[in-house]
Amino acid sequence: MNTRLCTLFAALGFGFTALSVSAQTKWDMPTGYAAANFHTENITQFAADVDKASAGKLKITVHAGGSLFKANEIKRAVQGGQAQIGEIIFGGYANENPLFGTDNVPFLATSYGEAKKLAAAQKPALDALLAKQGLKVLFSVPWPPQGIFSAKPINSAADLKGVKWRAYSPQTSRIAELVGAQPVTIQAAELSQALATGAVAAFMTSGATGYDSKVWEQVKYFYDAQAWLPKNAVLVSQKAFDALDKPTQDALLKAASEAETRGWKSSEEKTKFYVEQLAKNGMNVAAPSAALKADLKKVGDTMIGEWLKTTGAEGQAILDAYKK
Ligand code: PCA
Repeated sequence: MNTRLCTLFAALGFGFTALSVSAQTKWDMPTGYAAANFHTENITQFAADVDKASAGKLKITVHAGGSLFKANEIKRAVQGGQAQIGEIIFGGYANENPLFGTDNVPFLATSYGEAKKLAAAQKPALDALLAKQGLKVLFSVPWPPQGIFSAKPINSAADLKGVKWRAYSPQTSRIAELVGAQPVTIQAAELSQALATGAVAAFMTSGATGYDSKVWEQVKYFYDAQAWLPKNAVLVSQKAFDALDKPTQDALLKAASEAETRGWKSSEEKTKFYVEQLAKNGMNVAAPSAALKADLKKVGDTMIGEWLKTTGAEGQAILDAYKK
């Protein structure tokens, strides 16, 4: 009798433990940028909000700075189920489908207002494309406007001939080709090291990445070209999402929508601060010269033509929706 009771209680106890374990879901979330980067801070807040709103049922562990997967491996990791959720930069995948490069086209959308319109115009196509890959976009947030960083002064595109140029996407490589520079793809997490070893001497990115990577140690010139605002996106595996109960899904979506609003706001608010920090740390900060501006515009015109050609009717529809 005693033994049977013991067995019964043991079974019940085991049942309860199993239940409470299965009620908590743990997700790994690789991201590509430094822990102190504004995107990462926003994502860390998002994970904390999800924890709270789901009453601890969904725990998301953020692995920043490419520590779990390198920035350019994260999409495949989420698609393949090695991670349930992760952060990508859309433009990094423009070789897979040029629609991913919509917000990397130079001078298509150059302010936060325009970037917001472009984000809305491109969203249906990107959501559909990613859904076919078993991925769902939870939110996306732009980087500040992109300018040119260089070790040497740049007065026109001719000054970039032969210069080793760091790229983070197919389109930032394409710019290098069009101005006769030598493109080298390097993720943000490795930018400081690439500069220190002299692997690259010029690149386009935001003041945010210039600040995060303390580029002023090697690079002395920043030309605030405000050429485009590329977006990062947080993707979740649809399968992992579907496995959550409804209240947890709702908590996740609510936290995601708040993270998008918060991220856009902090990106825009910090833009000025980042550029100021470049100057404070000894960099020459200026607008591009008229000659450089004209050269960059030519590059932009070529690239929008190329983007339209490769995206066809879908690209045209996005452009029409954007210009409406
Ligand atoms: N920073 C990222 C992408 C765009 C940006 O501003 C980078 O340089 O990799």
